Amino acid sequence: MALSRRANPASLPRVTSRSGLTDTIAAIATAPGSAGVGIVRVSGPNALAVADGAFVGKRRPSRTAGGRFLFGQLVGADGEILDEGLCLIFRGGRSYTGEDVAEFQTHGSPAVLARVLARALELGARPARPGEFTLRAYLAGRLDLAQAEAVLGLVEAQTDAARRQASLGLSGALGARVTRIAANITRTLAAIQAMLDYPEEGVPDEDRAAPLAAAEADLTALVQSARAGQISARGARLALIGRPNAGKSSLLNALLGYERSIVTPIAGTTRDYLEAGLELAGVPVTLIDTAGLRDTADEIEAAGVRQAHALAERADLVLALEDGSEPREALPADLPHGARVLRVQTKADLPTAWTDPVVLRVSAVTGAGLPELRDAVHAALIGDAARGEAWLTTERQADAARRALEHVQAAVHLPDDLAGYELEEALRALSDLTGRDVQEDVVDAVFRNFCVGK
Ligand SMILES: Nc1nc2c(ncn2[C@@H]2O[C@H](COP(=O)(O)OP(=O)(O)O)[C@@H](O)[C@H]2O)c(=O)[nH]1
Ligand SMILES: [Mg+2]
Repeated sequence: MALSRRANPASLPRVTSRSGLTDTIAAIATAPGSAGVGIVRVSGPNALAVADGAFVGKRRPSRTAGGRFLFGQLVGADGEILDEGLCLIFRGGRSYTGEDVAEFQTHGSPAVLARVLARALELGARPARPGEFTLRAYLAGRLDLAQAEAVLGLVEAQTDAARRQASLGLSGALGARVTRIAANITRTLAAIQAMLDYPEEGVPDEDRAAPLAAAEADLTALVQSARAGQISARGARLALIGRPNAGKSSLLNALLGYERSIVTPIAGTTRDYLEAGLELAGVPVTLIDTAGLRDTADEIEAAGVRQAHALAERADLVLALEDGSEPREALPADLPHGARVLRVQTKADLPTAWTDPVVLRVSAVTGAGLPELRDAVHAALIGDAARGEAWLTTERQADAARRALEHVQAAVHLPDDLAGYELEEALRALSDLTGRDVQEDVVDAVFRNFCVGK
């Protein structure tokens, strides 16, 4: 077992040719449309030469120290003044991409930005591909893969929960969490190797089993955080289901705070389904009102009932509503399988016809029980993904973490030599997660303190 071997390079994104990095890229960095300020960003070996050609200020950009900015004019090929603005200068090694970077801040009109970008291209830059500045930051080793994904998460964050997780990811908190797990796996590997090399010495349990158990527990929590992370980023779908007149449409309206769905005492009012978005404790939620579940001869209503079942199957969470003011009738038996279901008793303001300690009681009329319902929804969606910890926020990360967990779990029950193989695979999966050579990071630190048979 070669402990010092680097993680399989095939697991890292390939740079097909280094030549991709010798060119200089340019793009408009601000959103389309008019704004007070717009930014054109240029990165690469010729970034400052491009700036010299496109910008006239008190000093030439290429003669200006990194971390400085110049005030001046953006000029076209024939000397035409395009706009006035700032040129920010970053030097290689101390920029976002790790390369020389010039950033032009102009007035944020589409016309100005288009001309400034065209000028940069004229001067030899090429249009940047999506994500290419961040890709360069990753290739320069300034970000790991999880951090690069966090940059995207920050750009796309629609809610505070999504922003918070992305910013934790960008800070390297996720990488640190993974490194901690990898350190425990490496510790176990080292103990196993010591055992194989010096069987007569014996290796204490706290060097072999304890770190493995810790790694397994940490990985389990990490894998569980993926659901919360993805839900906080992309939102959750919540289906309201129940018999006709259970109060589905009323509850949807009460949660929204306005009359989105038609409410009548006539059973079968909602025959189609409708969706409404709201933010629930920081989580973007789509509420789906469905047709009441019952056997019906009405063809349209029956189609709605089938649709309700399908919607419930695909939802992240199902609120199963039952009328508390009427004698209890069993919900149609085929509640979605496996999906998370919250049982809710409606019409709590009316005399109660039945009680059940496991259901939440709410009234759409008085609002009673709604705060508790919101809390329960939040708990069901975000669960106990620990507060303050970085979560997995992409399916790619979740997949890598799941693979690592499977290998660690396999290792627990295997003899040493086979366990060692599984643990190396687990480390490889973790280095996929961060896109970093986790082994090398942690091997030194662990072996510095590790002492065979002592
Ligand atoms: N008193 C009371 N009546 C309610 C409540 N929620 C719904 N209702 C009534 O129950 C009937 C059916 O409600 P609706 O929301 O249309 O049920 P749906 O068929 O499940 O969508 C209507 O007459 C509502 O006014 C509630 O919390 N309290
Ligand atoms: Mg309805």
